[in-house]
Amino acid sequence: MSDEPELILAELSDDELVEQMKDDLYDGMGPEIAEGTQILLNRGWDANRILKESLVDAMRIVGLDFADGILFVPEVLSAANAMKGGMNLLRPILAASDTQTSTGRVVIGTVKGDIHDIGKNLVGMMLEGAGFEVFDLGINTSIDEFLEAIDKHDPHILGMSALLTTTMPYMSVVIEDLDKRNMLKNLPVMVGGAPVNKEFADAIHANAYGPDAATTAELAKTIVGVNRP
Ligand code: B1M
Repeated sequence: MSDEPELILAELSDDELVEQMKDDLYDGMGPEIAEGTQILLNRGWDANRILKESLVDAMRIVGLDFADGILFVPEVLSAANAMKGGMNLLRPILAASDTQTSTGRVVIGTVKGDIHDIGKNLVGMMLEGAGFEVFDLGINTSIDEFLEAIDKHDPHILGMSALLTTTMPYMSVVIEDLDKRNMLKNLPVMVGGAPVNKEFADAIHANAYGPDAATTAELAKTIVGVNRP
């Protein structure tokens, strides 16, 4: 048995708890992340603030250490799963934060070859929070899957996410295909993901680039012309 005194998350101050949650996310401790998220919610923290200051910031550190070869895929995966523990609690709050009526429909997916979904899920949540009906096609989404969903849901916006420099070009492949089918006139395309930037979005003729989930939701409202004050 360890001599370490048991850490009671609920007894920590807000700052201590946020720091502890960053450590716990780094170590892939899902139940602790869910517990910390719930404690901050109980203390009146806004869901967006929890997301930004504890979960997203912790994942940024995981990403840096992954890049530096300090962490490897299994550790990153368990950190990502731990993050989902917190996101599951925040999802309904973010989604319920705006209007009951649909602002518009968005079909969104992570492009073919790419299995990163945390950022895309956040974007989906924020869009739901902004009143959009979101049809999430998940990861590794092919042109055919996008086409089928567009046909089925008649979206106001198509959203694509890519986290790898090797999968970003697939966004262009999809846009070119839609263009050939003359489908772009009434279907603005929004793209995002860590390696994507405005220059790339412009180069592939996407209509909008979202740097983060909150900005993307605001952009989406502008795109469908309902950017209320
Ligand atoms: Co991956 N991975 N990964 N990975 N992974 C990155 C992306 C990488 C940058 C890490 C690194 O080296 N520093 C690197 C890519 C390098 C490159 O291409 N230049 C990388 C690599 C190399 C790989 C593998 C190839 C590793 C391997 O197998 N050797 C492999 C690829 C698998 C594949 O997809 N085919 C791989 C696998 C994985 C895991 C499975 C272990 C896991 C994913 C788990 C999951 O998503 N369920 C994972 C993770 C977690 C990461 C990092 C660490 C974190 C990504 C993340 O979730 N960030 C990442 C490093 C990093 O980005 N710092 C990395 C948090 C999230 C909130 O941010 O996704 O950027 P982000 O989303 C933001 C914005 O970008 C924006 O809003 C979001 C919220 O604010 N946004 C949009 C995203 N989509 C948008 C769409 C929009 C608008 C805005 O409009 C529609």
